[in-house]
Amino acid sequence: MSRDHRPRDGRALAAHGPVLDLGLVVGAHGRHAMIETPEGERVLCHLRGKKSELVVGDRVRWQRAGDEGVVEQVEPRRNLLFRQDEWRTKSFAANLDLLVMMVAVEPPFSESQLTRALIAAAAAGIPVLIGLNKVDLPAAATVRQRLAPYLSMGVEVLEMAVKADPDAALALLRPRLEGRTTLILGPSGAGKSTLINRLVPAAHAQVREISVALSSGKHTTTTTTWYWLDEARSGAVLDSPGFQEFGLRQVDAMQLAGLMPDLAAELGQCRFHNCTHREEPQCGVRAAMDAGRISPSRWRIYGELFAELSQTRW
Ligand SMILES: Nc1nc2c(ncn2[C@@H]2O[C@H](COP(=O)(O)OP(=O)(O)OP(=O)(O)O)[C@@H](O)[C@H]2O)c(=O)[nH]1
Ligand SMILES: [Mg+2]
Ligand SMILES: [Zn+2]
Repeated sequence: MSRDHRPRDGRALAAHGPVLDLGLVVGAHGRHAMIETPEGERVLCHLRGKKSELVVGDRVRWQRAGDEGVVEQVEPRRNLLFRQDEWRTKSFAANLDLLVMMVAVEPPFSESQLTRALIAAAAAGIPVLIGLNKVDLPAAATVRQRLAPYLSMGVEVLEMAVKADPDAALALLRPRLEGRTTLILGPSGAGKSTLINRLVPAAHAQVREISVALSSGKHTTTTTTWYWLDEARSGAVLDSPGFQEFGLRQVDAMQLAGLMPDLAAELGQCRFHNCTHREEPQCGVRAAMDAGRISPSRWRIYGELFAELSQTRW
């Protein structure tokens, strides 16, 4: 029988015969994963053989083995959001429609980490928007200014106060989340889990009190978790642990400018076709920086990233 044969009920035939069910990975830990069946049943599975790790959002083919299950195949991914440093690759989630980068007025966030996440999403072809949370706090105006360059380059910035004014936050976000799979990403303490709990009251995601969050380096949320937004299971939000490091080793240094919308808009004007936009004379990107069309902070982050990505890889 042909291996490509797929009966209409969505089941697939494995190479050696058994019928495999389709499952969605809603939680993953090392070689174990919680998968959800199309009927909504959740089954703990482990991965057969030495396959690469499962990622939340993966579609898999699996079969039962007693109370648990065995994942036999991972379906091809539409996209994968990940970070990569010299030593390892860390996947956030697969098959996403949208990334919401959540930052807050407090605790202060690193613009470099924000930029890195946006670049990783651009490299993976995932649309992004920025959620600026806790605008009820006094420093909101200052932080709004920090995000102005992102607005000008065409990234949507949604201001919210998830705890102080949940209704307004939900009204803003719900239309953008409907029918989509959205990963909520951002530094620890930004309010990702607070938002998830408002969007999905049954979620009961753990939220940490701000005093504790600020005084300790630990994250409240420790694994990425899938939550359905509606009973029809058409839209989902994924809570994730806060991140500190965000390596971009998957990006080629020469591709970097093309993945940063404000720099990308200025490409093609440089004297040298292989310009790296740092020291070269008659550089269009540098000229745009001097003319105020690229912010000094973005310019600095570009230079740092370029240097980091041009280092020899082992
Ligand atoms: N002032 C203010 N505080 C908020 C708001 N939204 C959330 N917080 C507080 O921010 C703190 C951190 O919230 P969490 O939801 O745990 O943050 P998180 O992003 O999930 O953090 P990790 O799980 O560690 O990555 C909590 O004390 C929340 O009550 C808001 O709109 N205004
Ligand atoms: Mg959390
Ligand atoms: Zn240049």
